[in-house]
Amino acid sequence: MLLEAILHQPKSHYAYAYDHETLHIRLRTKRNDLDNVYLIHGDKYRFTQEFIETTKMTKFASDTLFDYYEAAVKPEFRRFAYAFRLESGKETLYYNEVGFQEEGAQSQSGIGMLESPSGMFEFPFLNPADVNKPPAWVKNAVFYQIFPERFANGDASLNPEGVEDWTPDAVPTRDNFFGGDLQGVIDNLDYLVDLGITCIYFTPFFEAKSNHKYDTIDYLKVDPQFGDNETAKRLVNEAHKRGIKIMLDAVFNHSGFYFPPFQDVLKNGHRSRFAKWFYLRENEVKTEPLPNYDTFGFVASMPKLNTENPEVKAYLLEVARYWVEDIGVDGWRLDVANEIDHQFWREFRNVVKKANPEAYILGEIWHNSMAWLEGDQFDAVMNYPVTNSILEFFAKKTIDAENFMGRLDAMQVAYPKQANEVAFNLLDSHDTPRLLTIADGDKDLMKLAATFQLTYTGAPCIYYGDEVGMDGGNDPDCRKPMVWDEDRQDKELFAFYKDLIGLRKGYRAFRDGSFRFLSAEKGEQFVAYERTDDRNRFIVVLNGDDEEKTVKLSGLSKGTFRPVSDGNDAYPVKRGKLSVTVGGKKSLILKEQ
Ligand code: ARE
Repeated sequence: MLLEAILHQPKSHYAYAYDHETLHIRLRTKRNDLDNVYLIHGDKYRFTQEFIETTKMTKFASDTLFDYYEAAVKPEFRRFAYAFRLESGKETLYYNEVGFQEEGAQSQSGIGMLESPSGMFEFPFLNPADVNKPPAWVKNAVFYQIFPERFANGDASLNPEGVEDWTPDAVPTRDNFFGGDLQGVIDNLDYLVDLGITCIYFTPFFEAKSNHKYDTIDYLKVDPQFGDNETAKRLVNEAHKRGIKIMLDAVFNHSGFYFPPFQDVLKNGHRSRFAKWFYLRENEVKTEPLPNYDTFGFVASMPKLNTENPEVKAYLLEVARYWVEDIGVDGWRLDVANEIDHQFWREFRNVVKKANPEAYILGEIWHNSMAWLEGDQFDAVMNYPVTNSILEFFAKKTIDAENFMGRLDAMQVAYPKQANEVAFNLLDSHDTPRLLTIADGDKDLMKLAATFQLTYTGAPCIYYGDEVGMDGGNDPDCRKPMVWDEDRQDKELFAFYKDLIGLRKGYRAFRDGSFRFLSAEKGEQFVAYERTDDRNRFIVVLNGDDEEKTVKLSGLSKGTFRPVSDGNDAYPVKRGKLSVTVGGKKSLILKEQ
């Protein structure tokens, strides 16, 4: 046993409450090192042999270096003292907070390891108030991201000056406008219903100068190019009628240049009554050559807001409340979430969840985000580490199957399970090239990536227009006006997305069933995995190779599978094995009959 590889951390993503009665306990070991791992546990106030229980832990994830074991337990009195029994060949060791001990060994005090709670790991008490409990609807949701200036023009009277023609060949620049608005979204809600969408994520639509609206002027007002607050309310109501929820973008890290308090600071410097709303470094404000106040990046037109200032806090928290409570939106996506103080987010959560306990709070963080996912701040984050793994494996083909599995499994361990179940799984956005472009125009590879996304744990999000074959490079090229001209839409791709979304919505196994890789070999571009719940079992096979491949999957329990697309061929499991043949760059989804 490689003891140096063994890791457990109490009260972390290695030991957390999954719900009001269940604890998840995890342990890391060197990959392929141990035969069995057991959790030894008991109530800390009654830690005697007769009450101590043993639960076998399951290996639930593996990356290139480590295996991860997990057990779910429901302690009767919601308190819990525990240790691990590790078995490898003839070797058996116990591991607790003090370290490792051999079977039967006694501590210096003469007390055997399992005879006293002292030295055990401990989960002191499962207090429901501390449990990270994301809204239940999110794991069933299929999101669609809309960049409001570019989705549809429903009210030409609102067009900004110099608006350009909405054609499939239009070229977006950093500054041009095409006239998209909220009425355009209302007019096309039935299109989204047809696709199967259940929640729209809007990039900002509050009053701002730019076309992307990340430079807010008034957080309580819809941008006049898009409509007014009444239009927003109508949009929310019309969407809700159709079973579609709405999530807005909270740009609270910084305001825009034309935000009235910042204009006052520009004029009056440190004497402004709003001086403390920002982080000024000198008495007078300079925007060039570099701003002498804190900003988003080095962007002078996006001054960082001082979210520790009570007035700023009160203003932004009222904004958070207003759109949820008075307008009825169902969630907030938090822009540049990791640059704002944690204390602000704790208060934000209280306000939002008071307005609507089922509102979804989603942080925009591109890296490991555990510090925000402990139950007091966000429900989930934009899952860019998973995005990147999917893109690198299926679309760019820069990593192999083993590496892909390792990176995804590492993300399953990185967060509590409930946060992964509602993670926001996007493949592209207004900040990245489009999926089809990342796949170098190869529609088959794009489909493999989307098939994975839509059959994996976490809420998938489709960036507007991907479903009809839109392409585009980095910002601003990824922000072309939506292609509505039916002759220019890829109808086959639309049908493909619609079918897959239907499959995901039709079977819980894809949303919160268990996930297990069946094949993810070194050097291969081929993966297979199983998704199971108490009713159904699926096997998904994705072949990123150019050539057809036949692979024998093993470790399967008995059953006969049939393809979901056309159920004629039978795939029986024989002695735990199942042979599958999949064409180059094709997929096969099998369902147990
Ligand atoms: C504009 C131009 C860009 C230009 C930039 C700098 O379009 O081409 O490079 O100016 O002058 C919004 C607009 C952008 C605009 C930007 C600045 O949408 O078009 O860019 O404002 O005016 C990091 C942050 C993350 C942020 C990304 C973009 O952590 O929060 O950078 N994303 C949000 C929104 C953006 C928005 C802003 C923030 C600002 O989603 O749309 O931009 O409100 C790594 C890093 C990440 C980094 C990521 C992407 O992985 O680890 O931290 O994200 O790359 O760069």
